[in-house]
Amino acid sequence: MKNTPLLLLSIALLLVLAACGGNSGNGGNATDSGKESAVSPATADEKVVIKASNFSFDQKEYHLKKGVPVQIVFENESGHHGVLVPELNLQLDEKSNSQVIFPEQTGTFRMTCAIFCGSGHSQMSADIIVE
Ligand SMILES: [Cu+2]
Repeated sequence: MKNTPLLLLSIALLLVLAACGGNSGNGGNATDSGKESAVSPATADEKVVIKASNFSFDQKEYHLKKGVPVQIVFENESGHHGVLVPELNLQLDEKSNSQVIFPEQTGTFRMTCAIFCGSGHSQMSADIIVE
């Protein structure tokens, strides 16, 4: 009878482990079916940071890969700017500074500043190149 509490504990532990295993199995199935039906924008394999200052972006070109989900992160280094790329449904600013996009076609897309930031606003542009 000395061993009974230990035995009960073991059984309880097994039940907990079994329950955990079942949950993760279901989760895996859900993820698999999600991948088949549509591209999930929640996860990105790559990350690109775009920095803006008065009055330019930190790069003239930003390179993305077709078919690879990418997280775009926007940072203001000076002034108040944003980015806008209508063809990629990309629009970011200080408040909404991160977005996962899924480039489906190759090409060069013009990125402009999304916020009227002052005298240099119209000069603020760069290219998003999907290849
Ligand atoms: Cu601007």
